Amino acid sequence: MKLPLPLPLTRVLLSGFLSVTMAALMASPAAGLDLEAGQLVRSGGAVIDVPGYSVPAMADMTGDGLEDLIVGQGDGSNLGKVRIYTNVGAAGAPAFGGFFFAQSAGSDLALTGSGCLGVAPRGFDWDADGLTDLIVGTADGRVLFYENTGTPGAPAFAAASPVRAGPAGGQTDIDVASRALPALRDWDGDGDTDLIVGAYDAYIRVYLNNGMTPSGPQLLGELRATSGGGDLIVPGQRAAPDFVDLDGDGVADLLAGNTNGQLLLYVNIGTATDPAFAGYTYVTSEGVAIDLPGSARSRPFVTDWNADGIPDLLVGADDGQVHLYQGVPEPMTGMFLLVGAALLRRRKRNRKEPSITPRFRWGAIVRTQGEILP
Ligand SMILES: [Ca+2]
Ligand SMILES: [Ca+2]
Ligand SMILES: [Ca+2]
Ligand SMILES: [Ca+2]
Repeated sequence: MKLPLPLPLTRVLLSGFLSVTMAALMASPAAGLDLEAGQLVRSGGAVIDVPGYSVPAMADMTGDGLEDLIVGQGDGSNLGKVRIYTNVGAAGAPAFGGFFFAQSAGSDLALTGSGCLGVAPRGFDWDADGLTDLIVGTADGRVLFYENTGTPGAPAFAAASPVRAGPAGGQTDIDVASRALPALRDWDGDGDTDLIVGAYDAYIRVYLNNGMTPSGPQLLGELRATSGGGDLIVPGQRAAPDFVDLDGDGVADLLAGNTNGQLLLYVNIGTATDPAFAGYTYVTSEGVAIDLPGSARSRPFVTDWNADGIPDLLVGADDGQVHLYQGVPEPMTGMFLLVGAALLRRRKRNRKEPSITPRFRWGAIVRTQGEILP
């Protein structure tokens, strides 16, 4: 049977196939996350190397539109302090020429660390006044808000106030007992930022944002990330979460560091408003699972370092350094070209010999497009 398929229609079908195939590929939970070779972030030509455990993050702390590097430092013998490395580079090409310690109430923000954590700082405008504040996880399991009371170009922070959560009238200070690792992301896809907190006990707690108050979001009581119907438990403990779309399907995925120095990717198999997870794959670098040496306590933060639209990872660890693993755009492009080439070959063959192969189901697709064919 011959079906005289006009060329423009073939083109429409081809592009349809490509979009459908690409969507399927990008949504595939088995894809995993493979990153470029690890690099060490430098400042002023020297590798950044803080006393104790490093906990990196990015946020614009100086109001110039460029995200700066924030690094928590400290442990049981070094005070927990927050370094701010001002970004003196350009968009997509961060560069640092030194750091200053975040100031709280007139002196260095300093907390007593314990064991494997000094402080876990994140930059976020908690009270929505236009100045980036610090939200800091502590070794003893609390989450603290340091309000930025400085100026856009010169951040300075008030004394700490504990972040609270729970029903109206029944709020208590957040306390996850040990090694609070916060992430500020939109967990339930409603457009506001929620607080996600990892802890020594391997659970990932979520405090949903129930609306703003003058001093910051009002957080609801604790939920836990779940997997397969039970609480999600990060293997190795010391869960260090982030929550960003890592497989390009438009739905945020859960990433977790752990005691061992590994990075676990829990692809979101739920929806943007109701995340669900089934299991994890280890994040790899050049095909090899990332496993920082020793009991590294991997603390990841997702950012787009080089502004190419592909997520990159900063990871802190017990070596005090800031490890950068950039995302690789090539595999998806390569896959796109492969699929495209295969379809073009098929199209050429069909033009010479227009018998329709059942594999491509031209007829079925043409019918869904509303075209009339025998
Ligand atoms: Ca603020
Ligand atoms: Ca939210
Ligand atoms: Ca995703
Ligand atoms: Ca990138």
